[in-house]
Amino acid sequence: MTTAMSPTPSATSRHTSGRQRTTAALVTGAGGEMGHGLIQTLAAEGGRAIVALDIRELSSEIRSSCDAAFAGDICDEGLLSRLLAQYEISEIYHLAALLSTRGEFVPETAHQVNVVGTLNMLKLAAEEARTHGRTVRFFFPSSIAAYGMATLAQKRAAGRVAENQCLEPITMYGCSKLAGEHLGRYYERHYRLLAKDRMEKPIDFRSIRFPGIISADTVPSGGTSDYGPEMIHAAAQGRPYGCFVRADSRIPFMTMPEAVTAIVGVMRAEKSVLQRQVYNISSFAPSAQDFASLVLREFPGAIVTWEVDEKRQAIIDSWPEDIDDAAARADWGWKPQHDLASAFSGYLLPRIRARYE
Ligand code: AKB
Repeated sequence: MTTAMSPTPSATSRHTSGRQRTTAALVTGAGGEMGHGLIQTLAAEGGRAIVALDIRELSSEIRSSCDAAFAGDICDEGLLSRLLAQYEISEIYHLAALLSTRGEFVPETAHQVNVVGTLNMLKLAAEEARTHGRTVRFFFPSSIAAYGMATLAQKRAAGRVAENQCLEPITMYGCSKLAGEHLGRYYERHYRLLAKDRMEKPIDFRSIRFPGIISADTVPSGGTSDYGPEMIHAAAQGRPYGCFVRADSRIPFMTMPEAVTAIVGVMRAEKSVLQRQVYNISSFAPSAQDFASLVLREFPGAIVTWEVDEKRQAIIDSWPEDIDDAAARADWGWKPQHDLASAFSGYLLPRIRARYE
């Protein structure tokens, strides 16, 4: 099913059929946590239409920031060609994915959505580039799940890891994020390597390996880093929370506004300053106990218990304690806005309290 709202053209081009097409940024997985924050920021930037694509109908709040919203599968070729008949896509934010916990129940589906879906989007971008003779900029959110350490002792010994270390993920989600990174590199640098009529660099591929992300406005689902945001949202609603990882579990996190700022930062950077295609970024790396201590301080009466799920624990134990984001800082000026305390006091608490009051 396709729902298209009336577009507000920012720039137009002529299709081979003679029809005018509007230049647009395409956001897939638009209804997810990250799409929510990103679309509002892109809409505020202006300059081109925003076309959203999600498997489900979007909430009216997100739809109102988009020029058009398409409901359907990123692997549905018919849907994609209808979309391209109306819009010239100049940049893609490919957010659609099945996360690490959900993916372990249906790994082949996770592969289909995360790898085949990404391949479809890259192909679409390359075809758009070829049709219009200009590179399409492509954003791919990768994850700390791309890393994998075999044991907790190895995780502790590795400490803060750089982009090229410990890349042996233990989840299908992690494998598919790593595959997406490689596909992006291939489409940018080597796509149709032996074809006589190949286009040089059809895609300008940019990717960030995100840590766990905490939003004050949405509660995540299907991920393994979800214990952080779940604990805070439960306490704010006066609900007890059974944390599914040990108190000493540690991975990096950041707030959703920082994640959105980073996406815009890397996407607006001059290509010449980008020494890599995939960057680590990190803001703070608390233990689950650090989260619990702040939650118990801020919400007296909150109840946090430790109900460890050994299998989800193993996923967290395979992810790094922290990641080295020196390259992002040096190349495109990434800088975290928060440590854990200021994330609580300056962002999470005021908004979450207001939300559940
Ligand atoms: C997950 O837990 O699967 C995600 C991630 C860390 O990418 N939040």
